[in-house]
Amino acid sequence: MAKAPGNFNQDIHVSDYRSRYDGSKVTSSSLISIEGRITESLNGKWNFTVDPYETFLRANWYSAPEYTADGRQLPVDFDFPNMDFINVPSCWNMERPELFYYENMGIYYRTFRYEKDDKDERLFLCFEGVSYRAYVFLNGKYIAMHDGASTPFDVEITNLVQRDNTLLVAVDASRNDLRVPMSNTDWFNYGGIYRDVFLLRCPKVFIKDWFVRLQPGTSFKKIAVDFEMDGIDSGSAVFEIPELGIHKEIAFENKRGSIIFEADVDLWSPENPKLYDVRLSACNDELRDRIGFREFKVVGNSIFLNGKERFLKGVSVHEDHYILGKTTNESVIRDTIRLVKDELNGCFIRVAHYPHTRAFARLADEMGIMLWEEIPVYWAISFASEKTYSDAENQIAELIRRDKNRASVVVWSVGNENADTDDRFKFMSSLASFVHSVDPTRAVSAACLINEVDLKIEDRLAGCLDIIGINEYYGWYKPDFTELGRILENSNPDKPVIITEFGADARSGFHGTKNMLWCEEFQEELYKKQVKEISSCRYIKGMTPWILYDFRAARRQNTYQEGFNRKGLVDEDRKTKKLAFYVLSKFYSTIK
Ligand code: GCB
Repeated sequence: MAKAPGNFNQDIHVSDYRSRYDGSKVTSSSLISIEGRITESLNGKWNFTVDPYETFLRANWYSAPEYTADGRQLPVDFDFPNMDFINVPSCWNMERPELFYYENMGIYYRTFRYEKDDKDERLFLCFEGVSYRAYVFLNGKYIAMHDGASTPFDVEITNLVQRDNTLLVAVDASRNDLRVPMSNTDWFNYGGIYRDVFLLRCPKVFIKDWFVRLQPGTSFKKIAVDFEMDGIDSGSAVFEIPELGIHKEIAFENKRGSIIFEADVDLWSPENPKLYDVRLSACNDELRDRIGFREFKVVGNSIFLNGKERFLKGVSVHEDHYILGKTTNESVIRDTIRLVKDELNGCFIRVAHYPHTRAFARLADEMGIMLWEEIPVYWAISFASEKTYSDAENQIAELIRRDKNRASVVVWSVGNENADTDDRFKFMSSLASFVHSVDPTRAVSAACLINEVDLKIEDRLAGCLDIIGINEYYGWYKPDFTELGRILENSNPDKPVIITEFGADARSGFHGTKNMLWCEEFQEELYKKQVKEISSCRYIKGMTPWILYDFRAARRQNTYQEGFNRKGLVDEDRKTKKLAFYVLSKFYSTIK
């Protein structure tokens, strides 16, 4: 599809140019397990420009020649190597003030050199997060498209890569109603290549994926391992946990192998975040990881971790950071986990409303906190659209593929606050059964709504979930707090309920009486009432109030909000605690 010089009139009149790029969509099935592998970072300074009219895609500028065959210079609209620099990873909104509200196409360019280590090696280009859609071009050829702002994707480039390479990525951060999330959200729409980019070398035959966990229902005595090979159909692999003296040979057929065997493990929990060095080797390849073993189980209205009943003392967290946007790093995540565990006395985080970066669950494993992970099936997405469904299912499939070996992740959430329509029921019940079919070791949940007319917990989706999440804003959006007590009394769910959201906005440092909206005292009082009501309900087995930190939300523009949702227990600076923080921390200190 080389751009034909002189086709200027044609280029500017083509309206369905996007359909040219519909093929080459990459999905969860191409994701490779990276644990223990050496990656070569492509982070750093990339050249960047905005492309609000999408001229790059319309006119195939990625393959445009700069000279005619007889050497005459052509007028090009994109001059990739001379574009200004931008940092990768970063959100362009936070890099350049003039791009703060920019939500269209951005073009990224860089070169890289590749020296083969082994004549048979295979090379993959890996992106950890590009918001929302990425079109990838290598050495003048279109190679991949990916949808979904918060999950990783890989593309094999073995046959295209040269010694010196040019890489172009067109990033489309526009909002639209067929996407997941759709155009309306209560968080900020950051754009760009905002997580790591790297190259991954694999041998010709390699281990593509593995799932290692404690086998449920075996009295904590058995470990199960499944894996998938690439480049070979049958053979054998070796699975080892040296600390436990485990060394198992496992045969594979049709690229897949699995085993269940007895093991005497020290179980993972927030109080004892024990991880084991684990390895799987096959042919000339090896994966290594540090993995914890635990059993998370729901029986009746109760939740058990390793056979011990638990109340999930949690809080919700957005990835949003006042300086970094949606880009994050290990020290930011460590500070969050430390704050929840050590100061809020919690054991659980609702990682809302989309997959956060890979390091979050890894650090949660290491530091000991349980996680609820979620995909952005948020509010009124296009439940009737098949395209929207495949996007959503692919996002949860990519998330599960990425984090399934993380003991800390105990709940997969298939969505948040969606009205109970037939289309929504079909969409979300299919997601729930998909998740159940790929992962039997975790609970499936969703943050549901209450029937506010009949005042009871009622949602058809609840029948497809293991835990019912409930968002309620009694005392805030619903000023009559007494309704909450009636709702809890009128309901008799046969599953555990987690109050996945309650809260009130308070501007940090703004003080007043407990009846004055937007002040810390109001929020403090609301937390007192909420914890009292919630803790006296027999079937509520956890809560993740909304939210730990104030976060950027373009739809919040009053004088207290100033572009932020102020329901944080802590200010946007991630340091200054509001009065309600101490109410929750005291409440959690009283629960085992
Ligand atoms: C909700 C949403 C959450 C919002 C929150 C609010 O129910 O799930 O995304 O930010 O309410 O503050 O209104």
